[in-house]
Amino acid sequence: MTHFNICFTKCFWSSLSVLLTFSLTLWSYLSDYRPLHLMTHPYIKGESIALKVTPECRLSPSRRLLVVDNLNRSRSISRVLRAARSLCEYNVPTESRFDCARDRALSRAECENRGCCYVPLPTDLFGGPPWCFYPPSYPGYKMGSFVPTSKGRTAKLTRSKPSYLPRDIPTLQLEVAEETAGRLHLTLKDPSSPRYEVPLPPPPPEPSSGIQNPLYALEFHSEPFGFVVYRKSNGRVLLNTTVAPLLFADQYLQMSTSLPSRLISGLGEHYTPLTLDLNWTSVTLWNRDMAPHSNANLYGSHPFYLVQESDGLAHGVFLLNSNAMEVVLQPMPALTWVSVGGILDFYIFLGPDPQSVVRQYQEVIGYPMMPPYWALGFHLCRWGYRSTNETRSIARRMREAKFPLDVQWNDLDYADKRRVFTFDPVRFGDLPEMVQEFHQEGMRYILILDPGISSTSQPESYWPYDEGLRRGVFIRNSTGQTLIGKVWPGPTAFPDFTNPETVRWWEECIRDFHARVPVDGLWIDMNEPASFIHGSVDGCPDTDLEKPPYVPNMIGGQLNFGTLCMSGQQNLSTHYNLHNLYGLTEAMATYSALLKVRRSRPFVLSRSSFPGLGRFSGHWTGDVRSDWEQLRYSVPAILLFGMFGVPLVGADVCGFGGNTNEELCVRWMQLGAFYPFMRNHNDRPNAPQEPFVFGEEAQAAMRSALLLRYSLLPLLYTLFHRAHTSADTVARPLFFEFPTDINSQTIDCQFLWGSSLLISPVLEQGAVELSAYLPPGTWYRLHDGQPYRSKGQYFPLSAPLNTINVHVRGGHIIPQQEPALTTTAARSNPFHLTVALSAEGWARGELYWDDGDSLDTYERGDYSHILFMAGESQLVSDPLRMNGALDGLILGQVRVFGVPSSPKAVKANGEIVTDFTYSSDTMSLTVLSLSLPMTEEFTLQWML
Ligand code: MIG
Repeated sequence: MTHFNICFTKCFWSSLSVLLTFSLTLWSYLSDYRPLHLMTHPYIKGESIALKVTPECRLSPSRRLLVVDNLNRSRSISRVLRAARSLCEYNVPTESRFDCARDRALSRAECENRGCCYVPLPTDLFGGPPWCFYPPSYPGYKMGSFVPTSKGRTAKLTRSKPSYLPRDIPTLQLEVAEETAGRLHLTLKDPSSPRYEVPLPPPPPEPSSGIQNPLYALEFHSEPFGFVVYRKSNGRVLLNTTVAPLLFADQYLQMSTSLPSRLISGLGEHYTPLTLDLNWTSVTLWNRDMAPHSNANLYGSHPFYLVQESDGLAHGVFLLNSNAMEVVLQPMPALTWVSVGGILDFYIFLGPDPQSVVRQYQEVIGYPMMPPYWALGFHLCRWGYRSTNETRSIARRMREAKFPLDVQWNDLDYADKRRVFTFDPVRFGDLPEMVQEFHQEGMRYILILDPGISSTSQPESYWPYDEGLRRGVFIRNSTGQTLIGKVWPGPTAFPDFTNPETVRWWEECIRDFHARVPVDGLWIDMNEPASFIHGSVDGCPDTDLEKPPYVPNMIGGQLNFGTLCMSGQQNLSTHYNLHNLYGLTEAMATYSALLKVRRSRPFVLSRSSFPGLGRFSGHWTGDVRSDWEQLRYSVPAILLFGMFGVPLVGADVCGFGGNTNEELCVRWMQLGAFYPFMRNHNDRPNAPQEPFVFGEEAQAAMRSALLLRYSLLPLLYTLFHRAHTSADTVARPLFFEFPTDINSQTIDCQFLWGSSLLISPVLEQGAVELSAYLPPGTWYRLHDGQPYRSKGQYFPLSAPLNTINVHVRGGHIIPQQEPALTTTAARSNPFHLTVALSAEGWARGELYWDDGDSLDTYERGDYSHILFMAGESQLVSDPLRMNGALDGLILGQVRVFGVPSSPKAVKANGEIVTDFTYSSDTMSLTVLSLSLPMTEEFTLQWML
């Protein structure tokens, strides 16, 4: 059965007559429609349309389209179509047609004028196969011969006749560098006039000994130019750019490639599942203040994808380009990059496994920062805590109700006339005292900082603006005056963080404010940058920068919608080129200011993002709505940001927009307890959603979720250490740990912490049980050790409102600590270990520990590191390194899961321990009242 999608899209006018015939005929089929997602759902693999839906793992429709079956049965349509068919059609299968009219709508004559094939098809409103597409071997660039360079080799590409694009660039320089065994770097630029390039620091140089055994082989086609990347071990074609022509004009750069599989993840920030829909969809990368919803460009841009190949191997591609970009996906499977500027700068990562791909990517963009320990605690915020007294009472009620809380936040409410670096003298007059009080209670304090600087300094002076103006720190418009937009304080100027003077001024603003209000971190919002008027208060000039010949499909339809004029002048280039870097550059400046001012680990939380953000900042997923669908999609969102090198990420717990409800908020607190970054945050007009506002049962469920998180923080911190030093992911998709397990490939309603904990949250209203997938191996229920031996199966799990299902993977040891109401208190409590024995009876784990706040502890060697190993009925510790951070701390309790029978005796360091219990139901042993110094090697034996 053939499926077609109906619609009438870009070739509308030229095809009006054809379409009129269609619409009449199609009308009779409309009763037959069903949502497209049933056909394009990512769980569909290969040719078989097998929809895998478990009760917990159902994604809501992301698009509403009409679908009609068997259109070909309509004779009148066939007649029209036949007339339109040309030889082209038989040479190029529908799914392999590459759009020859992406830059603008074309009539048949215009299309054929380009030398392209024109074959109208019934297609859907948002895409479908192109009507105008390239024939095989469409003319393009011709490659000259390679010349060696210091980094690799280079060749000239030339085309005899310019392409159909305005300001085509007929000569290109190709540079090829085989940088490491797993990393290839290919660059295409204009040799005759320098073009904008992303100012990302280059990756550290590799030892110059030459590459040993590269994982790739590379082949070039000289005319038309293209290249093919093979995986050497199995000959698989990973990329093939000869499938469509390379285009390179001033404001339109395009390159297509085939994909070796349909399992592609990445290309954020969008509201998508973990693996993307390849059925003629596209994603646009253009940073935008936009509440998460489908088919929209959101706050960040990450031109990186990872493909799962068919046998557990994986590769990745990063296009280092910050211009507005659209990435088109088609079922061939294939992908087309289209950017409106810069150069084509590709990094290709050969893995060969998913985790290695992500590590190779982060070798280029930078490994993530090490967060302070307290940043892993619970954060509480809302827009609408209108005074210090209200803010104080929130923190007090949390404490009274015995909910852990590490960081209390304030939103815009604190600021005087909504100006940053000020505070309201009446409602927040004693803000400095409030922050001191929080500090005395072992808590931290963070407030919001928007980049827009109020430009109305009259009648009083406003130092940030006056001084900024004097030092020329703001973005200028095309005629050289300060560009003025509009944000919360009214008219505002926008700091240009690509200017070193701005970075110094920003640091002074932060230093001065911090001297009055000793904040522990900064929350940088609205940094896409967002503006409430399009462009500027004076509009924008009517130029190709504001309205390029081609604009990627985006919210608002225009580049300067909801942001600044593209002609805005910044130190490094125009805003047209630098827009997507605004949040990253602000995060860099804020990180470095906090570092200098506080002299301890900076905490920055940024809404806007670009590759490299994770070195400086965490991220929250913006204005999520308080509903079940958004809860569900938050899981792939955090997993994707982990792949993007921003492991410290979370969605606003209980939802930001709209009123939450008790059940949703309980489930969100339970899932949020496993977001790497956990903050409950709420919009101004909504019903309150702090944990203490709910009924007793809900409060108990939330409290136990929070205490569970706090008990696991030693593990989470150790995972962040791994992220910081090895680019390991923290919240991890199942397929990273089980790459050869077909069932794990698309699961994004469950996830792992590191390699050892599997989290299976409830994501549906009313559900009190769920069907959870356990990858092959032994898994133990975290709270009581109940074992599950899985061949890679779904298990029914009970999940009443007070429960979040968490399983420990056999073979792993989890470091834990008795929780407390702050991390400050918890960090001196006794440690616990949960030992989950493999089927063969062994397990291992580790603990990374330092003071939790000092700079570069790992780099300076100022940390402690312990390995734990279990096997042959004993557990031993191996303190690899001790720096004093664990002095005085003890191991108080050990649980061993998978102990086959009740031990006759338990010994700690050879001495009999009497305080232990064994459950034969779950085969778990709990040894209590231990007091083993963490700094010393110990042995715990259970004699069977
Ligand atoms: O225009 O500061 O995403 O978290 O509460 C809205 C007010 C500005 C958007 C952020 C949200 C924050 C809100 N901000």
